[in-house]
Amino acid sequence: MRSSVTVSLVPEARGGPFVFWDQLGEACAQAASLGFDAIEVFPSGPDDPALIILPSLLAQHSLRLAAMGTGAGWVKHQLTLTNPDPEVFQRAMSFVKGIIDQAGRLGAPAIIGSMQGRNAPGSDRVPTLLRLKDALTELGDYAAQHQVPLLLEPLNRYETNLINTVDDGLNLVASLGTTNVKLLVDLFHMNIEETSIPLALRAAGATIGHVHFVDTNRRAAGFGHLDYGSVIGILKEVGYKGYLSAEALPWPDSISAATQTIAKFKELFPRET
Ligand code: LER
Ligand code: MN
Repeated sequence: MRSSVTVSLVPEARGGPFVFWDQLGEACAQAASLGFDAIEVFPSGPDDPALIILPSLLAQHSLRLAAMGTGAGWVKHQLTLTNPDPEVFQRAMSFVKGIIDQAGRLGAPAIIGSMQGRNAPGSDRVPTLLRLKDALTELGDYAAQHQVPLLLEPLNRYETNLINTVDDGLNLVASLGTTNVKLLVDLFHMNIEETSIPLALRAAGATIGHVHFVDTNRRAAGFGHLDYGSVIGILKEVGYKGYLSAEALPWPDSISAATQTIAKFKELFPRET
């Protein structure tokens, strides 16, 4: 498994669980000096100017891109992949395709988290989930041109009422007309929604495409009460070889959160670092 740390370039997401903020060059320098293998970027959109310099920053600091978030489509523009208005839905699809292209040219997958949207109170879930299914099928196939998967992230109940658990995610993934969608398991959301984190990880098995590596209180790994030994044990058992990406609050500050994350990673993988 490889280490990664998040960088948000979206001022509207302030207060959110991203370790580094705003300054992509500085974040890359700090991630590299702490020994991270990769960064995960949350850009303001496919045309975020920082994405122009991203390839050269990665090369300069010998970092990989682990994944790229699409949540700014929701945070900045209120777009979702389940909006019943076809015009808004199409804008959401274009936004996500733009991020898939930006991430894909660097060999990384895009993430569908908050872009899944919510089912409006009192409305029928079936057509909403059908829209999500059609969107993910098309976007999964679209991502395949870059030889990367598309990542679907179950979110806790306070952020969506659609895909909350690994089981919800597995059912949706199994129903798609593509095999190119994998699950992003976020240990913070899992702590809220799963009966047993180890059992859910085992059930997700080979469908796990990415991990948000964070503690129960959304602080850096080791600042809460998650049993990382059992989490890593199951990830090894199911053959997971992807990123553990720190999507955590910058608490007490960015550098401390990043330093704590890499210390925990080294403790868990003494021979890989
Ligand atoms: C949001 O809570 C989250 O976990 C992100 O990774 C998805 O946008
Ligand atoms: Mn997450």
